[in-house]
Amino acid sequence: MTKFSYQNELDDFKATAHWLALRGWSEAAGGNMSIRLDAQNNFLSKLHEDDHIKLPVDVPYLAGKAVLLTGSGTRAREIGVDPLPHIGLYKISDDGRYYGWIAGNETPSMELPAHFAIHNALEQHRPGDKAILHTHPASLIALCHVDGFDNAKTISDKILSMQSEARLILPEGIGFVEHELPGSLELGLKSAKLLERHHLVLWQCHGLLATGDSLAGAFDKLEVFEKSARVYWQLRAAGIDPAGISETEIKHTLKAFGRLERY
Ligand code: 2HA
Ligand code: ZN
Repeated sequence: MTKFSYQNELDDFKATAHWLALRGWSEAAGGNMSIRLDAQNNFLSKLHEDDHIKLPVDVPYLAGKAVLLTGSGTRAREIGVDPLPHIGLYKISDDGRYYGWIAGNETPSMELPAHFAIHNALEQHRPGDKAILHTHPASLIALCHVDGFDNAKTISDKILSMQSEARLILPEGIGFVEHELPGSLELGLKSAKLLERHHLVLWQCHGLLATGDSLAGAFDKLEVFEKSARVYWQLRAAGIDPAGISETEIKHTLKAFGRLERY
């Protein structure tokens, strides 16, 4: 295994995986993470023609860039102890049509198509978000089994009205993708479209995808949404179907913080 030294990124993988495992949000080998690198140095230009793998869709905004991605079958509870063996470095060709393995773990997560499609959209629309975090939190997956919770508006309005700062942190609400095959390009492309505007996308009956300036930043948003869902479930367990904070109050809060136009 050729080693690489992106210490800040490795620390981000390690700390985030540790917390994912601790919270029980990435069971077994569930979930995956990636960070997009801007650095274009000689080491990264070592992509040989023979090693080219055709991408299912072109990713022009990733041309010449590199991505650190967790490997297939890797466990959060192990990445959280020693990230290096579990993370691969991939380079995208200068025409944005191929990718190749450069160093580290050689078998990428099955969600590679989604990660690459989403990084491509982020680079175009929200370049500050460099990290993608996918995980399986029970209280969020459970929402998908509630009657009527089959669209972004209903879930956003209901869940983000459980706590007064949730909508403030996620004024746009969340995106929602109806059930798709895990690892499929369709899942990636639909998510990429929604993430042009949102920071979170709920994959129906599967899990959550979050983006951030770092994995820790993506984890923040995941935590906020998950906390609100837990408040919802605690109330439901007590026999209460909460109305939530009124839309008037939500708008008042967003206006006070200058975020109403993002609602
Ligand atoms: O097991 O979470 O979505 C990895 C996954 C695929
Ligand atoms: Zn998953």
